[in-house]
Amino acid sequence: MRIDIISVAPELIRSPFEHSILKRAQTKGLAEIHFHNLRDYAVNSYGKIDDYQFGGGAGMVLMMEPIDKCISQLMSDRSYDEIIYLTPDAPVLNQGIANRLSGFENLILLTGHYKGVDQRVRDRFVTLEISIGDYVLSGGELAAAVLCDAVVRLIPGVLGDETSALSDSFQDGLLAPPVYTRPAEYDGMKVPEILLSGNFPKIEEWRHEQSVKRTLNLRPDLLDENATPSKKDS
Ligand code: 6GU
Repeated sequence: MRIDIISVAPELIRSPFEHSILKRAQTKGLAEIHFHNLRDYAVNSYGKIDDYQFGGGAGMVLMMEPIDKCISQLMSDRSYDEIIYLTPDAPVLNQGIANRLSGFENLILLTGHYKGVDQRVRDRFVTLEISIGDYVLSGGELAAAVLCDAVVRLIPGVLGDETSALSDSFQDGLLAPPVYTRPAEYDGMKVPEILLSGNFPKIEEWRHEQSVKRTLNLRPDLLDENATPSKKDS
């Protein structure tokens, strides 16, 4: 998978890609990440990429032209499965979206800053809009890093143990069950007996029950059948 990240501050997110799973995915040739600085596509020699918004109001808006130039150049070299805009005014990322994206070859991630991008960028280029939660970040860069991590780890071959992603929270729509390691008793606190029993069918049953209990307590919304991911409305 190739991911092109367009940003006004690419240096903000280089480091997550230089460690751990994201690094290993690149070393193994399973993921290729390319950063593009929007400033390189500025509309003048002073590096102008944003302007005041029509109609008045605080905050600068990223202009159409630099983004058009950058995306058009990328699109002339290959076709993209999705052009994703990271913004708080969008449907929230979930495991289903991450699973779907992990099957693609080429993605563009466009990250906003300030007041965001000219709406015409979204109308012309963007095929998918994603928020990573109901709070506002100063820019979309950290959100792009979160999205990349969630997606890249699902590419077959990235995780050492192929099955380990399957037992993550959310992969079956439930939160993960509690886990324990040695010692079996610490300061009077005991590991649940069943986990020491060696009875694996029973252990799986117990884990599932715990998952359901935890989900009911902490995230009952996940059990709501109507809580399916919403699509971009256009
Ligand atoms: Cl994708 N961007 C920004 N700026 N803030 C956010 C977000 C994205 N998702 C949640 N908050």
